[in-house]
Amino acid sequence: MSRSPRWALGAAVGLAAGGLLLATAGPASAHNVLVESTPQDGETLDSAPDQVELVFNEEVLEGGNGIVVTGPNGSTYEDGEVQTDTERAWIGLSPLDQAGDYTINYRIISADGHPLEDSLGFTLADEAVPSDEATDAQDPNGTTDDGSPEETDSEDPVADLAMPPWVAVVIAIAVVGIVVSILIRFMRSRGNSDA
Ligand SMILES: [Cu+2]
Repeated sequence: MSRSPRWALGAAVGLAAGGLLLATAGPASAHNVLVESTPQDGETLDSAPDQVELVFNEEVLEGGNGIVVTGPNGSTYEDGEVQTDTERAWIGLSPLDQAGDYTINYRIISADGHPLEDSLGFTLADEAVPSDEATDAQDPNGTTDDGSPEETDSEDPVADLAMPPWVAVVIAIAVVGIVVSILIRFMRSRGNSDA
């Protein structure tokens, strides 16, 4: 009989915890919402834009805002700082010299003070870049069609898992020490018994 109340208590605690999570998640989701962008997400452009503009449903607060535009070859093209005007945030671009897929990663400070991060993409048509640059762009496009920045490739994930070299040295010294002490005891006991 005692199991049933305990089970019920556990379920009640679980539900309460879940409800608390939902309750706290509710207000946190009321960040700014992107309502418009230039270029638009998924748009293919026949001419290179000289800026990226994001429009939100609420004011973008000053400070901590970032917009990064990454080209098909992994280069970034921001020119200057993020500018804001109430619900608008924009950044200038240096000339886009590669045809292909571009990614806009942004992080802005919502009106409620929380950061909002997301990404958009657009494609620059071949005719939007100078013809000699367009032919140069064929090689990088062929090898890297993934337009996203490869920041997630940690440089040494194995090194984090493997033990540091000094640990191996300490273990080796300890093993050698144990073996030597066993050998010494063994030889002493043989010496004693032989004598
Ligand atoms: Cu928020």
